[in-house]
Amino acid sequence: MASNLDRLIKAKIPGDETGISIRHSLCDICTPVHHCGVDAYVKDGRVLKVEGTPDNPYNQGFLCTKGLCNRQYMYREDRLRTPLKRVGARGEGRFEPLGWDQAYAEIARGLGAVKEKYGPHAVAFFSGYAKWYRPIFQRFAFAFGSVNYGTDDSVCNNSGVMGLKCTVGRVAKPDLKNSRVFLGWAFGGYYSAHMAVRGLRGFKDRGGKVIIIDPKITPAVKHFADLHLMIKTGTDGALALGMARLIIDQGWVDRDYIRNHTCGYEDFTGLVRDFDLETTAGITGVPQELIYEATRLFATIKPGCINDSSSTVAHHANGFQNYRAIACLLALTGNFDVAGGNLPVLDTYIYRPAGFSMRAAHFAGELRPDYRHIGAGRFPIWDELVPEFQAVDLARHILEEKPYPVKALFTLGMNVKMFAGTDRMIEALKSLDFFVNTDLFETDTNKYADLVLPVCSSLERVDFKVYPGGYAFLTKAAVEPLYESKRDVDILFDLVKVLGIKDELLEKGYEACMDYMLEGSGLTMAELKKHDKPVKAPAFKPYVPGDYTREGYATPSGKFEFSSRLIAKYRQSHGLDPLPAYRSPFADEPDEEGRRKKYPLVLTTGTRLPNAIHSRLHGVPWARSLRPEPTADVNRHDAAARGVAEGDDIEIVTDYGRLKVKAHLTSKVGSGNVHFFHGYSEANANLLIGPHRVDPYSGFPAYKSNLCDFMKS
Ligand SMILES: Nc1nc2c(c(=O)[nH]1)N[C@H]1C(S)=C(S)[C@@H](COP(=O)(O)OP(=O)(O)OC[C@H]3O[C@@H](n4cnc5c(=O)[nH]c(N)nc54)[C@H](O)[C@@H]3O)O[C@H]1N2
Ligand SMILES: Nc1nc2c(c(=O)[nH]1)N[C@H]1C(S)=C(S)[C@@H](COP(=O)(O)OP(=O)(O)OC[C@H]3O[C@@H](n4cnc5c(=O)[nH]c(N)nc54)[C@H](O)[C@@H]3O)O[C@H]1N2
Ligand SMILES: [Mo]
Repeated sequence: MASNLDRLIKAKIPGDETGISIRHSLCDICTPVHHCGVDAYVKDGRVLKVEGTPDNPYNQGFLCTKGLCNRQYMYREDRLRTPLKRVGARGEGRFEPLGWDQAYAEIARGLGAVKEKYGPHAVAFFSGYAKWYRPIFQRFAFAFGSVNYGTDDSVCNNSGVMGLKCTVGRVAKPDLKNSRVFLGWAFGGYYSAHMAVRGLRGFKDRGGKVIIIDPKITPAVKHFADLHLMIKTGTDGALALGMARLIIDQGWVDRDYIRNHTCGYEDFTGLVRDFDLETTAGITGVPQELIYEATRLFATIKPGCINDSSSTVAHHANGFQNYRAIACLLALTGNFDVAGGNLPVLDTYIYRPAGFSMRAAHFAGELRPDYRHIGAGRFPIWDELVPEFQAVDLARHILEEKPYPVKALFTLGMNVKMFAGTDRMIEALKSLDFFVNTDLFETDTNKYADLVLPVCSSLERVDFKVYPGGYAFLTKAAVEPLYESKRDVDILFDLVKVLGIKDELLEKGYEACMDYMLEGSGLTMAELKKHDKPVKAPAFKPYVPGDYTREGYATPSGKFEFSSRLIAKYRQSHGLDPLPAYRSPFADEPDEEGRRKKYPLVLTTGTRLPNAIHSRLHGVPWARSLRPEPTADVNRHDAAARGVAEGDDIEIVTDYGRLKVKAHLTSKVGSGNVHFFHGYSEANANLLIGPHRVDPYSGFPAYKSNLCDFMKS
């Protein structure tokens, strides 16, 4: 018979008797838009289980599939335990452990040699998906003397941010709680943003109307959609322009808004002339009646708001302009900066608006050297709007050494499989003089590094976080960093000393840096340390709809720009169009028609799955068990036409590469479309997509639309 105490321990009941305590931390497995509060149940320095923190102001106790994997994630068997030095050839994966001091000395030598021979910009600093350390890392790179700081934002979120900045000067998010109709443009929800699903559930309960525009039948479609427009991937711009024409033709336009707050409307009406219902239906595959009905709902029920897709709308060679065309619907219907429409937001801290100001961008950017970063000139809109290099150009830059050599990389959590044309990125890594990466785990990328440094997870560190409603949270480590791992920021602060970087704030360390950024918020690190849970910043001020419009928009004209003056600067030099003109997602392909005949299907990679996030959960048993093998979702008819049955091995073929995966037959994916998730070591989707297929405005790769075919393997 188990004793009562054994039973309590087995049930993980906290208390003095069991020695189990609850520590309040957060999950950073996914995007900082969430980073839900996590209660870690800890005994003897080990996390026994995790739950959502019930009174966390953001997730209120909810966790998604990924968040529930935190314990297995941090205890993954392939956690790095010590710093490692490469002893084999690049890519071979042979390493020897070494001490931190030796590792730091090697870094000082390696980076020092490149800096001395080629100058500071020949050392590039890059961050993968992890974001929590970003302002400190960026300042570190600039204080080192290099302009070359870049991140995964080169392929995520930024295209939409840039699209809105060109159009209306600021990011704008749907104000769902005050809205009556939601245009869920590429709204997946259940898989990519579980907290957004909660918001939408409340919205439906209040009688809100939902239109979803998605090439897939998703749980969000099933549970919420009054109308589902099953669009062909990458044709979003055409649909938006077709809807715009209808709004104009039917007299549903908000004339006051157009007159008082916009410019370029005349040119825009000219642009949409080509998109009558028949043409729009032909391009998008959405029946005319549905386009009409969706437009009528959205334009006549007020107020209405539109989903701000962080990547799917933008992951096409034509994605940036598609995004802008969608944003124009807000102006036409007068749904920008009104309660229940899309509201402009302040970027409080690391992509998370919280309703108070922080000096993070200033802190990160104030030391930026005046020099042309990687990708400069190739993507001028990016250069205008983003103080980072465009990492899509990184491999080319390293390999061609143009316009100047980049010979060393210092990266935090870099994943080569993130890059379309991963093989080319690997070639670039192999050619470097010196390459250091940090990660929690053994990864494919580490194999090419000279030194690999072990870092810890969010549960093993102190971390600063903001949540909407004015909340700030300084977490306490639930357990000490495992093995010899460290926080990324502590590695940077150590290196400031070892490399002799002269910067007062970085020399002082984490608290001084955070206090600098917190200035104006009414909070300090000393104050935050006293609290175990998120606290409200005294400077929090709820946004009053209309304030931004009254000030005038942060665009060159001070208005909502149907025709962007910033883009117009590059009309001649780069052939960019100031209007949100539509091009086929394959217009960049030489001989589009010929290619379409050879590859009759469209491959969409990286549509989110509940159990996966990029490369980081494929090695976690619980997550993996939900989809044990790399599997593509293919339409039943397309499969039947190729003699493919459920679970068969298939080969996906594009003009760039071929990949063996399993087939899952479904009717949820429309005929002609193939969906496959990314980030697998054994089946890397980015070996199917060439590095050349990029959007000329944002630089974003065409992850979501590539011509392909598949066959039984
Ligand atoms: N084909 C295709 N490719 C895509 C996409 C797609 O849809 N299709 N999506 C793109 C998008 S939107 C994004 S955002 C990127 C994501 O890009 P990636 O950077 O590839 O994302 P991850 O694989 O999650 O993370 C990279 C590494 O960071 C490590 N890591 C985790 N936490 C930390 C930490 O705190 N510190 C450090 N140093 N390392 C850490 C992880 O273990 C992992 O090895 O992928 C892009 N690539
Ligand atoms: N579980 C999980 N959650 C994640 C991530 C993850 O990897 N896994 N990644 C995080 C990151 S980095 C990002 S950027 C976000 C992405 O967040 P989202 O953009 O929401 O991601 P998805 O679920 O891929 O896309 C939403 C919907 O868009 C549809 N879609 C695909 N192509 C098109 C298209 O061309 N047009 C239209 N209209 N719809 C299209 C998909 O079928 C999907 O249902 O998710 C974040 N959350
Ligand atoms: Mo992303």
